[in-house]
Amino acid sequence: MAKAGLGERLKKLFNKSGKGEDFYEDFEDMLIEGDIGASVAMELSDKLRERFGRKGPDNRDEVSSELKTVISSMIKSADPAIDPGKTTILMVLGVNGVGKTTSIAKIADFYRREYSIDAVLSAGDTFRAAAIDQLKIHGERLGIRVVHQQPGSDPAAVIYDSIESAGAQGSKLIIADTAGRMHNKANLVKELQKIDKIVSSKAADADYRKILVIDATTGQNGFRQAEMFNEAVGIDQIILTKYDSSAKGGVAVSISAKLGLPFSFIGTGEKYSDLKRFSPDEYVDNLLL
Ligand SMILES: Nc1nc2c(ncn2[C@@H]2O[C@H](COP(=O)(O)OP(=O)(O)OP(=O)(O)O)[C@@H](O)[C@H]2O)c(=O)[nH]1
Ligand SMILES: [Mg+2]
Repeated sequence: MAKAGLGERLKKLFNKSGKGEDFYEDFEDMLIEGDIGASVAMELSDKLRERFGRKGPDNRDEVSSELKTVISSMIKSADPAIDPGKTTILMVLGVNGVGKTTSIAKIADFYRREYSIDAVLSAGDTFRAAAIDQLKIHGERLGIRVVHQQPGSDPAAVIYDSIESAGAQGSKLIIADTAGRMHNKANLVKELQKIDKIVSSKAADADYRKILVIDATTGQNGFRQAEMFNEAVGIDQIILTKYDSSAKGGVAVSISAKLGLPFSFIGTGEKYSDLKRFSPDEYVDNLLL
């Protein structure tokens, strides 16, 4: 698991920082460096001010335990449980390279292990030719069906077909890949809204979830991505990937605190089994290591 490093920084802060106001200022800077984001950093330092007053805290342990309480109340988790009696459609979104396709394979493997359900994968990233092949390779490795069309075809049509085809075969779980990049952002948003509209009407009785993938190593960029996708189509859950490569990971705090979005899984490596249910307690402990 990633060493998030806030605890280490806090230790250094106590060694070097002054007392009182100087401490709070350095503390805010430290949080911003840890990808917590300026506005949540200020909220957290205000909480410490309320608790420890103008003279500041005496030691790292009391700050850690206060932070643990406050951050735990900000961070939200989402249960990845699905109802096996109902059709579930997971549409996986995110900018290019964050780990969407890999996460789809991991999630498919997860639902097979935990629910004995074989997903149907839908190759909705038709923008990049290699994306379809990549999903097909995962499908072959996992022994799971992949519904796909030609590169350049309409992603909404591909996902629509996947839902039909899964229904015809009695498959209850559809996991759809989407493109993370278009010619420009406006195009991407329009495309996603079109897919969303079609899936929503096609799957009125299904449990339809929009899952955003955020790369933990991208820092506050991840926050802006969450904001953008949430405004475009409304996000239900987030998967935080590459947590194994991140020295920070604080972006989840600002995403939950500011946008109210919950996390369902974290990706901790490149193997199918490197996917864990998101645990707020574990996350906060790790953040404060
Ligand atoms: N270390 C680590 N690497 C990951 C994780 N998740 C994905 N990756 C790697 O990140 C790279 C990009 O992953 P993809 O799944 O192709 O990302 P994508 O979002 O589908 O990318 P595009 O299709 O180009 O938009 C690959 O090399 C993955 O193996 C993770 O949790 N940890
Ligand atoms: Mg991909």
